[in-house]
Amino acid sequence: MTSTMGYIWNTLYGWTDTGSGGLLPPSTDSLTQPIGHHVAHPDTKRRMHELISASGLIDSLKQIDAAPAAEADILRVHDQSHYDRILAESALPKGGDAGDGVSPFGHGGHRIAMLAAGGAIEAVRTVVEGQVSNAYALINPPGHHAERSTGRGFCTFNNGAVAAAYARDVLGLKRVAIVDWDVHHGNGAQDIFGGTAEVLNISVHQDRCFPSDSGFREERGHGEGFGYTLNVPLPPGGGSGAYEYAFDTVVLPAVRAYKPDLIIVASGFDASIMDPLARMMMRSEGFRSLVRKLVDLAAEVSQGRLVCLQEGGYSPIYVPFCGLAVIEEMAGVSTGTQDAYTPILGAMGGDKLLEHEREAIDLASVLVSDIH
Ligand code: 3YP
Ligand code: ZN
Repeated sequence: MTSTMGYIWNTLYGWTDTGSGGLLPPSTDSLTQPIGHHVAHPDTKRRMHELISASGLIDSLKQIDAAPAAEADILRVHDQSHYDRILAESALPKGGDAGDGVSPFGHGGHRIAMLAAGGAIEAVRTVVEGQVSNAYALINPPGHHAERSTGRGFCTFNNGAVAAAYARDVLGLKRVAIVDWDVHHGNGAQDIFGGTAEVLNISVHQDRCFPSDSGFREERGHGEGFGYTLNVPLPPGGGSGAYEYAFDTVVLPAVRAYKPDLIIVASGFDASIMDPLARMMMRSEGFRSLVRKLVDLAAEVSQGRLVCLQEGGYSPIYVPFCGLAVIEEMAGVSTGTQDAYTPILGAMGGDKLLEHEREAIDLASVLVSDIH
């Protein structure tokens, strides 16, 4: 057992080709003008990696190489037909789409998606084998919207689900908890693991942000999995006040009741106040306090095993500071770097829990009692 934190980035994660549309495909019919940067252009994640580097934090981390996932790793959680379609479209000269028409990938995109899933596996494997104390995998493309039979919402394969199934089937873990703080609903793990109690899937997200027809508290899993899907939809506008209350009264008690062997975080930074794809008000210090809670929780219930996997986050200027705060906290290192945006963003509110937020979160907290 070492106290060094693991960290994964791969140059090819910065080579995803999200196309020349901004969010929707460019078209003269719909008058969606082509644009230089798609909202999910990989520069945002590369800039986070560069702040980890420029701040000096990288010198305190153990860099782990991502190996591509094997086809069999993907097939633990996805249909063969989904895998084959991605492989086939990846071979086309201009690539294809992961499944919903807003998730473009370029020629060879399959290879990057396999490296992202493989990065998730390596992060989990090195933590469980004790080579590192915990890990952050800055992987791309993201995964948490990908369902068993399709990619969706910029996601090709469900990296977190692939890693959780690997932990269960290959590493022999009995229980894995997924805590999804990406601002969007973790519908993929809900689809894949909704019928089993071997994975606890908790998603804290902006109510009806994306997908707009899922993520409701009433979706609780089915059969043996009933109770092990836990959705915490938050009203728009919430910041660290709402998130900390949701963690203290729902997420932490749920994970404590479940006693997992590993905690995987679907770590998106799109709940930030600067994000174009949601309307929440988190800042870097808010994310730092959330991960602090999870580091302490992991020490209590899962032998410290905590793995963060990158999901969304679309502010190229602000995501890097959120990521730096989270990784500093996990590593137990302070680089002394200040969040340069605090003077602008710090006094805009959102740090106080509001009554309507408390009401929504209290309604979710009663669901914890069904977890054993
Ligand atoms: C996918 C299409 C519209 C919203 C977008 C959400 C992607 C994301 O960050 N998911 O976590
Ligand atoms: Zn998201």
